Amino acid sequence: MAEAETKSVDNASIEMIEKAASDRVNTAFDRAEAMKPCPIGSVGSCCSNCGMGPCRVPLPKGKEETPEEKMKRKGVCGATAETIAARNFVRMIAGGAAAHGDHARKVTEAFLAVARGEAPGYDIKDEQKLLQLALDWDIEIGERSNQEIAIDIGEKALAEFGRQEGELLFLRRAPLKRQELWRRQGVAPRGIDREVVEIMHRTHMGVDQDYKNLLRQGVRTAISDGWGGSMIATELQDVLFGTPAPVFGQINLGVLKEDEVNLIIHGHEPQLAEMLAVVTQDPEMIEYAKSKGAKGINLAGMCCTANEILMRHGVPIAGNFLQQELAVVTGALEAIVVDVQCIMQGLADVAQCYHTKVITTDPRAQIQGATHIEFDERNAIEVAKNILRTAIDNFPNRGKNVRIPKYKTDLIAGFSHETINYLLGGIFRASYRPLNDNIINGRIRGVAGVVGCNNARVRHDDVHLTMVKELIKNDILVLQTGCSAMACAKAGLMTPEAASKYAGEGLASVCEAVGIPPVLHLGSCVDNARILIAATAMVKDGGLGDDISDLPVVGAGPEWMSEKAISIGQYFVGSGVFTVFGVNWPTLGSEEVTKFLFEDFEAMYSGMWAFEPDPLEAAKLMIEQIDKKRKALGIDKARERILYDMAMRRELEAV
Ligand code: SF4
Ligand code: MSK
Repeated sequence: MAEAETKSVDNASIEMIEKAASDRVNTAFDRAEAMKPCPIGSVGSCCSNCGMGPCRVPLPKGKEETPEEKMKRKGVCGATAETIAARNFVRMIAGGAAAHGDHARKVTEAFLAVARGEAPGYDIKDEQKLLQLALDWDIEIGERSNQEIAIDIGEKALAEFGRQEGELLFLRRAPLKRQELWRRQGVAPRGIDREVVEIMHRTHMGVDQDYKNLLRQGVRTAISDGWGGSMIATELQDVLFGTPAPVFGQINLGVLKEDEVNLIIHGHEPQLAEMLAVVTQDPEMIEYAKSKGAKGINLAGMCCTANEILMRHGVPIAGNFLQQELAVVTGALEAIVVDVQCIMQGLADVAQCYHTKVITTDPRAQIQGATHIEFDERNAIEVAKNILRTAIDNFPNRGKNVRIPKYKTDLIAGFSHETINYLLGGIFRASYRPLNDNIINGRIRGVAGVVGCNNARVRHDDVHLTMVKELIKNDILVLQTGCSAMACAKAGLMTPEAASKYAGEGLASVCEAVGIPPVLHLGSCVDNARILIAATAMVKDGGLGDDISDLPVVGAGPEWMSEKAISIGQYFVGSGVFTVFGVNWPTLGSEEVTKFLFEDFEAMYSGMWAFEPDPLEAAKLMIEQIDKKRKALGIDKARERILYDMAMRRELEAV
């Protein structure tokens, strides 16, 4: 195997890893080789929360620890390995929840600016969802204008961040049994910011030193992300920019064009991306590009900003997290425009070796060596044009060292909860009934949410693909977001044709009847909230128990790397979903904390964590869990009766 093939399974990436090597350019793939992970920090056994440390409390290698040795394995303040591992873990949750929450706050501010008429160029695109939100939040509709209603929604949403008491409004959306469980366990979150701040306080030196109590606050904070920050971001983005519906798209570095100005938008928040999607179509800007010798303007996305504009506009995706530097290595990129989150600082160095401009746009996320053009939704069209002009002006500087990999793949995206509802039930009787029925009759064995990042410690995309292929082969419908979705899209799993090629007979027959791929793209990282809503809709439709934890539904983050992924995994678990992560596990330094998360959580939340880096083994755990839930529901026998005669196929097609 060529060296680059050990680093990625994606052909476009392999080609660019090789080009980077011949261009003598250092990327994350090289840095991961040069810098091995710290064996103490990676398992949560290093504390640097005060100036007496850092304190390291690693498990002794290769021998049983005596009680005396364990007594001595403590930080200077006496903190145990359990306290240290739990503190580190919940701080990761705080980081992830803060990122999603701050994204949501920015979207809410933009939403309010639009409602108040202060952000020209934007509008309310989904009136139905606006009104639904008003109903959910007891906001008067009557004869009021959309703008008036939107102002009330925006203000109520903004208050969720600073709420000091009571419960987040969206908790009411969860199944009643889950809400009661959260209250019983003391994990119903109050305010989004409050829970994060409380973690930072409780993990400060000398505060909370009981790992169980720390982990409880971790669950509460993660729930404030999934059922708070992320859900607010997703809902308000849908109202502002439109709720996604099935859309054709293309993905991989092959979407870049030889003869056009190539501009990539990378990060997470869709406000600027939405405006770039508009101004790149502006005839005046296209003429300007032509005046510089280009045939046109080619906008593509990367990471979750890409998912946002793919889902709503079909804008092509250049790649996922580990491809950001490789896009620059093509030599064909005039500008990479970034907002927040998952943006490697290494981009600025790689860009030095080519003509690409790295343009930061958010005051919260600047990079030394990059060009900063600050985005403001109150002046969005002008700023977007300014950014685009900067990219166009850079086109004549493109050198001769250009190679765009030929690889790109078709996909269908846009599977919001609403879309799944309509596709399965039809416009007049939108419901999850057909999904539930097909789960009950065993054609679909269960549902898996496979999400999260790429991680330079494992072969790029490989872990996602191996797991997802194994799941659909076993009749498990896969819902995806983030970079995991992109990995599978690149491999062709997100077309309806993938059903007959990769899925088991039962799942394939349902996908073919409905016309959907066996792997559904639900959007960006904040859109994991859509998975919570879909799971709740399945509960409400009946026949599969009365809580999310009763459903044959599982979660996974096979190539996770970000703190956001840990927060997502934790709110999956806290919502009652068995969730398995790969790569490494950040509490392995404490057997007690790990056991608590992997076993004791089950009794508390009817959901638990697992760690398994081998994707086939992880898929096996997920399938076992699904079968366990099927058995508890009494639907485990149904699968044995599946014999696909013509009558059954006709019945299926009538769904
Ligand atoms: Fe060490 Fe305790 Fe300070 Fe952490 S808080 S660095 S364990 S002394
Ligand atoms: S972008 S958080 S690498 S999924 Fe959402 Fe991808 Fe993970 Fe960032």
